[in-house]
Amino acid sequence: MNEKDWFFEKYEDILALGFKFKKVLFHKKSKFQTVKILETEGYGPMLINDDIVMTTERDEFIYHEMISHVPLFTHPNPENVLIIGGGDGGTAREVLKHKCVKKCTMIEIDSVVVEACRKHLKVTSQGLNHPLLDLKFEDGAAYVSRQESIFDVIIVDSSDPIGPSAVLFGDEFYQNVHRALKEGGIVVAQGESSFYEMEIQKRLLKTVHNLFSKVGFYNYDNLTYSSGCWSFLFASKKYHPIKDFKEGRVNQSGIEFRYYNEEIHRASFCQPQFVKKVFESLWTL
Ligand code: SPD
Repeated sequence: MNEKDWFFEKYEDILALGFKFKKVLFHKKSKFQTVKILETEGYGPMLINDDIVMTTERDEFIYHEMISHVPLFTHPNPENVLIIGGGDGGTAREVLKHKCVKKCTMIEIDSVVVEACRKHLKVTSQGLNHPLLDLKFEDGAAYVSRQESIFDVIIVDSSDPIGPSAVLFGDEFYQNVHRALKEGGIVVAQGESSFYEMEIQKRLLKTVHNLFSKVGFYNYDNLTYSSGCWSFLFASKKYHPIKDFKEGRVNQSGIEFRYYNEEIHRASFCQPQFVKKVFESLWTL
């Protein structure tokens, strides 16, 4: 094995997840982070920010379908959606498949991520060209702090809680998200791994537990993140992701899914025993 053809994402000092690559397609240091795109052997073009895998063209549909369709099929009529982060465009692409969405605003802090993805992640970044997308380059936390009662769904498609995304995991941010949402509003957010990052999850859950009536995590398999066992935070002012989920809407939507379906929607809220034990007192789903 020639190590120079391999990229390794390291998790602390215990794990290295390796990807063989053919060439470096993009490499730039932005004001916020180092943005790279590698042409990998097995996963196609792969976006890497500060040496952490963000997405790959081969498996991105799993993450982007799950972060988008679960809240959009829980809310009965999501018309105004806000995406914080999501610079690769995959979340916008999925959100804008919903005919009921009249407006989608995306606040991405780093224009270099968008530049890189437009050039090299052609399938993922399609959503960035949609006429209903209002894309602004700004700090997402600052933007949310100025909004009041206007969004039906807010999706926080962020990187890990280090660097530019750290603020998106804090109490003040979620107080502002709560204020920015309408009465029946829902927020979902990149929620880390229950296997490795339960402390971060516990903190997040405590934060939203104090603000929203329905809170928990839902799970999915992420083939290219350390541990593979990944989750999204779900917090809602009113609608329950299972009790208020009207399955029929999924078929009627006419959307073609590659991962998401009604069974996956429901099943993703089931938790393994080691997670249940820790979160029991904070879980309200
Ligand atoms: N550990 C990496 C978490 C990154 C999550 N966000 C990826 C962005 C995909 N749109």
